[in-house]
Amino acid sequence: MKNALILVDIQNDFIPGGALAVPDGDSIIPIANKIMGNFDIVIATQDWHPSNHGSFASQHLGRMPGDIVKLNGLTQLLWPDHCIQNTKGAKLVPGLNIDQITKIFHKGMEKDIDSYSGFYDNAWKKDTGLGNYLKQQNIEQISIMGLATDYCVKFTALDARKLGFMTNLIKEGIRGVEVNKKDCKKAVAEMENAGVKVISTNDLVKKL
Ligand code: VGL
Ligand code: ZN
Repeated sequence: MKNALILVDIQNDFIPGGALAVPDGDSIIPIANKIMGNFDIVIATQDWHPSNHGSFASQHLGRMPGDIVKLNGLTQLLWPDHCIQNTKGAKLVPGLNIDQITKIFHKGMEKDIDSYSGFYDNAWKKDTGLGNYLKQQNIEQISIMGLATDYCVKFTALDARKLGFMTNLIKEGIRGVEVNKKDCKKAVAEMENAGVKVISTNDLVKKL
């Protein structure tokens, strides 16, 4: 069975020192490097916003990160400016073995809608091409790790299930933002309820 690893948003802005730092986010880098060789293909996603993206608090007068607004009819949690196209913050982290990455998919380029999932925007209106690419490559099973558990990892995994892929979540390879306590725990439960299998890197090396 052909399998793919999806590395979600392992970018400078999501690790300590970055604009939207995920606590301990950098600790997953060696894990990604260690397991890449176990997969037929390795995909990376990149959050890739224009500097005036509507998910940035800076674009809404009097608003702060953590506030909630309506963006084009959808509820939007506001963030600090992050992952602006072609900036250092948007780059994949140094130390990640990028030569082993088969293909990169960008998301969040349209200013009026956010895109947590690597497959679709938050309204499921436009896709990034990732789903078709995986199907063209005859990928049946995907394993997901990256940042952040409670946002982009979660929505990528849920969309993978919607598209019919056998989907694994690599438990040591994820870290979350935890805007609210227990968000990561809840996110993992939601993924499991949708048929995502939580696995460990040990299972992976044995099974694939
Ligand atoms: C993400 C918040 C805003 C993520 C992206 O990669 O999880 N979170 N943009
Ligand atoms: Zn973003």
